[in-house]
Amino acid sequence: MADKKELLEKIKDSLIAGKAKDVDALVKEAKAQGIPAEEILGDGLIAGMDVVGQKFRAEEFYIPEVLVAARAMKVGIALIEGDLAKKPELSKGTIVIGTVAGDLHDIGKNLVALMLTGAGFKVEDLGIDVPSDKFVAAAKEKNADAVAISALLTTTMVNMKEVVSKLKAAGYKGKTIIGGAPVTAQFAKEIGADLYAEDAAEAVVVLKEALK
Ligand code: B1M
Repeated sequence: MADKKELLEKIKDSLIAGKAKDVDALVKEAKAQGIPAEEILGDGLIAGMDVVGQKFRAEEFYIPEVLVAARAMKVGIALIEGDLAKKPELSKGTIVIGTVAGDLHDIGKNLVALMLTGAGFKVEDLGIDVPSDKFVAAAKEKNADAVAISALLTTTMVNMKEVVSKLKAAGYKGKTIIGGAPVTAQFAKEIGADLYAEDAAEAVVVLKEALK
């Protein structure tokens, strides 16, 4: 039987290689060994995806390799999401979430949605490539306490500004929170977003605090 470090390393390597079947088997083994879901996620799946990103930047990997890795990531997350989103309490509020227009990345956004659900928020997920007007309409329709916007590209993070401005122009009184790899607290300030979070766990903490 592989020890914990070895097993997490194998998950990471299988994810990098885009071997979804191996990720499936290894994550199941890690769960059976009692390794916490947060460690499987952080030290196995996300650690692997970070390497995929580095290889992509170095032009060692191209889109097909990134896509198979993303598919393996989704297989892995599906196995642990029940543990990450445990014990929802009574609704702490409604959050409308989506990936900004022009952006198709959804793994991080899905993790944020999952963790918020687990923390007791009602989450309305609008998906990827969400036009600003759709965020505004959903915020009104769902009477959202917060609108959460994700972006993974420097070319699409600018579209977050339009969402925030249109929400304000429409008289939306709830909070706005932004995040995603290229997004910073400084950028949030610049575009008038109320809140920023670096990762899914921080999004939960920040929103709990802002909406209490
Ligand atoms: Co793309 N991609 N990609 N990609 N991709 C990146 C983002 C990139 C950094 C890779 C690189 O160059 N190293 C780069 C962006 C460069 C930049 O703009 N700075 C890039 C590029 C260039 C592109 C394309 C343009 C490539 C091309 O076509 N030439 C293209 C764009 C398509 C589009 O969106 N229009 C593209 C396409 C793709 C795939 C479709 C192949 C695939 C996405 C599959 C999917 O999501 N279903 C993909 C992937 C997988 C990646 C990398 C490798 C991994 C992203 C990921 O899922 N990470 C990525 C490199 C990298 O980040 N290492 C890359 C794991 C995930 C858990 O982390 O999403 O960062 P992340 O989420 C984190 C935090 O950011 C935060 O919490 C999460 C963790 O807790 N967070 C929030 C996210 N949203 C939040 C919202 C919040 C708060 C926190 O509040 C609301």
